[in-house]
Amino acid sequence: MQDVLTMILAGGRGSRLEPLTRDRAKPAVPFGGQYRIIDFALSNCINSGLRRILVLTQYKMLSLDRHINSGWHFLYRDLGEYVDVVPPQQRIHEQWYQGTADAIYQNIYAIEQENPRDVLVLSGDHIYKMNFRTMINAHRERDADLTIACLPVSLDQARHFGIMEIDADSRVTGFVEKPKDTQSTPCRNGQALASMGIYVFRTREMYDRLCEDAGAPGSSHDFGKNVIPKMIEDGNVYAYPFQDENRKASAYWRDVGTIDSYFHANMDLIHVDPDLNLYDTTWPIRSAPRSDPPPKFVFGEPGIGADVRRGEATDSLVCSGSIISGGHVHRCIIARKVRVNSFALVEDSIVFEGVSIGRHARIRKTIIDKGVTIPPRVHIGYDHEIDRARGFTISEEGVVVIAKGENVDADAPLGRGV
Ligand code: ADQ
Ligand code: ADP
Repeated sequence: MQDVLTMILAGGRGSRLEPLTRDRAKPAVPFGGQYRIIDFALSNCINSGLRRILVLTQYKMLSLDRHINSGWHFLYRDLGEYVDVVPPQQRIHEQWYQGTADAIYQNIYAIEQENPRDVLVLSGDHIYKMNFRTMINAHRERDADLTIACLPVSLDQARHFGIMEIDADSRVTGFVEKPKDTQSTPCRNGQALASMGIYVFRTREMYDRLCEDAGAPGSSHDFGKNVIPKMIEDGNVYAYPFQDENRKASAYWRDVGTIDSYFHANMDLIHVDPDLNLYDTTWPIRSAPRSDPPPKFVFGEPGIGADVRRGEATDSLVCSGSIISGGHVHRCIIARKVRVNSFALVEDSIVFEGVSIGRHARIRKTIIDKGVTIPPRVHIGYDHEIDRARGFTISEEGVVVIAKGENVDADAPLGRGV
């Protein structure tokens, strides 16, 4: 894998994840308590033996830059290993990146400098475990110009993806980016073959195609819309079926593009037998190393509220530095340095770093972003009218989101249904 350069596209706005992406790029959004979304793509690279990685950023890159600088600098640059965050270059023309192909094209000097045999292009937005080595080997065995990782999706999901048609040898014979109507969507037995946005290019071919696309009038300079459909005409593009390193019956790959899909993917982690297993040491997911003290559980004060068990967390992930002091946490993801105080009850929620939850507070189905303080006795997630009036975001499925640094009013009236 020495002669492969990996380029991770990390520049999408992630607007459907607002307010979690208000101050940070989508790949920098915390996930599973101690990770950021991009840690999955980066861990897959390291576990696959890929150690030359450029992360292409665009919007709100500070948080992502800090995370990568604090967590991913264990490689040896003198051996040609690195994870570098690349801001928009504006080297080729005076604009920020346009489509995904343009993001790569603007860094074409970096590719020339490295002169790799193949370029692996990934998205920094997805939660999955995948061995890219087997995909790159398949690409080389076929002597392909481009290999695209794919997985089957139901027809009603097809409009969110690039959809491929393949022949018996897995050669891609058709590609439609996000087809508008299901009738014209290529499918087999009610399932369409979706591109995962993971591409292995033969470098020379990619170079020529990007140069051609850069000069093409009317192009939106996007892989899915422009470059891939053109390459398919020449007939040397192959599909590679996704193989999940979880080795479970059903493959796990999620684009956590909305608050609801983000919420569910986090909650998937706390299942007794999760589809995405973070405890499987054969395919570790790495993140920034921390020197926090261990999580601490304090039984709490005796007395009041027999229904509220104290000082414990059940069916939950609790990260380092957190103190569950006399409060009860159930089906939650609790990040670093969180404090849950006596008689508080937190259920079905995702609590980010540094949040403090006051005594007797009750929280359910809520995502609380970094550094928020929940005052004592406040109820959140019980009455959406009140939550909305407080300025919180509420998703389609009723997940409440409290944005980073938001002030939560201690005097708000108690919710109904408590
Ligand atoms: P989308 O994910 O919808 O579809 P896009 O919005 O272009 O496509 O994003 C692809 C990746 O590139 C994301 O990680 C995004 O953050 C990043 N990105 C977007 N514009 C960028 C830019 N200008 N600079 C840097 N990074 C940028 C794509 C494919 C589909 C495929 C799905 C799978 O186009 O064919 O099915 O991915 O999720
Ligand atoms: P976010 O809200 O996404 O956590 P931050 O920029 O506050 O955004 O933090 C991003 C990452 O950088 C985190 O891993 C955090 O611990 C770390 N970090 C925060 N502040 C600093 C700092 N001043 N210097 C270095 N790293 C920092």
